Amino acid sequence: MEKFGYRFSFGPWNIHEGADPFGPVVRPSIGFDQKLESYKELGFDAVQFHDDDAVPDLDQLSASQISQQAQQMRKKLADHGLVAEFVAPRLWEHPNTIDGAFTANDPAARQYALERAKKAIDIGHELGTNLMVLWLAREGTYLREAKDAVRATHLLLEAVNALLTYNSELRIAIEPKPNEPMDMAYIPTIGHALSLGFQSRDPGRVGSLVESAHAVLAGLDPSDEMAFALAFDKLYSVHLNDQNGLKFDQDRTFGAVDLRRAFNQVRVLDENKYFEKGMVGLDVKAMRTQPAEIATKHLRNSMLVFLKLVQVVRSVDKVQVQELIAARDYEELDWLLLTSLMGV
Ligand code: XLS
Ligand code: MG
Repeated sequence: MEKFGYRFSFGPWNIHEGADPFGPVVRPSIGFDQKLESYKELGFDAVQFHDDDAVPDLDQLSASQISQQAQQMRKKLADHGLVAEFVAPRLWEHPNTIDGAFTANDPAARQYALERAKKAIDIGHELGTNLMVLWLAREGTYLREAKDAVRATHLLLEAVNALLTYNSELRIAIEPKPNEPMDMAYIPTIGHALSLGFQSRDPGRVGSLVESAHAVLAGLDPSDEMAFALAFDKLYSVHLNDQNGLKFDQDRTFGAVDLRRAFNQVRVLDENKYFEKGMVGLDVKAMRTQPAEIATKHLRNSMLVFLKLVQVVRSVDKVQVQELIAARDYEELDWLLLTSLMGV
């Protein structure tokens, strides 16, 4: 399969049992090793990790046990011709993070979050990646007055600085999201994420990950969010998917809801040579209705939509586009793009 220089990744949580807040699992659990077989079968290059995907139950392990298990995981990846894209600390499930992680009101909870994030950095080092994704899932509030938003911002900056100090090779990609699981999150957009990064002790090591659905949930266009990060060379990764309106994070197949929106994400990535900068990461979920034996088609479809849109982006006559822009004939430009997307 021609991949036009792009490398692709997904996290093992993208192959899942189909439970939702209103119904139980519908597919049997699949072990990590079996999921690993799917990566190469589907043509992927890298695995996205939560810290405990790589080292289960890490809170109960010593530093040497963590290191040993991470090294075993790295060998497993190598045996499958795969690499680790990033390691993200899972700061949203432990009881210590019920009321937030880095911005928890309880200093002991904040300390737990910092120590857990440092363990994730150590795991990443053993896996051969210096990229950490910070999805600040519980950094926000259910009740605005329960926290001091100014102080929370300072606490987030302190945490980023502490992690940059802990490992001099570390690169941090902040993954913004405006809500869910929190009612309102503190770092809702790329603008907020990069503002934080530019204030850090080493701005050259703090960038971002744009997730399509998260931008849509913030009422923004994902390609514009990507463009803002690209403008400062701070788009370290993406989570491509789709989202049908302002509701729970659907993690739909890339392009499944709005193909023009997907086209513009591919256009901004390809025109800025993103294939030289980072991985095409997915964060997609199979429909709950999908039978277990065919529950990876959302991954296949997302990658193929991306690659077909690269072909559309590169097939559009650039001279004709510039002529229509110069003539301010945007209706004709719209028609050119629509017919290119419809393949007619
Ligand atoms: C949210 C995040 C999450 C991953 C990375 O969209 O990407 O899915 O767990 O932390
Ligand atoms: Mg994501």
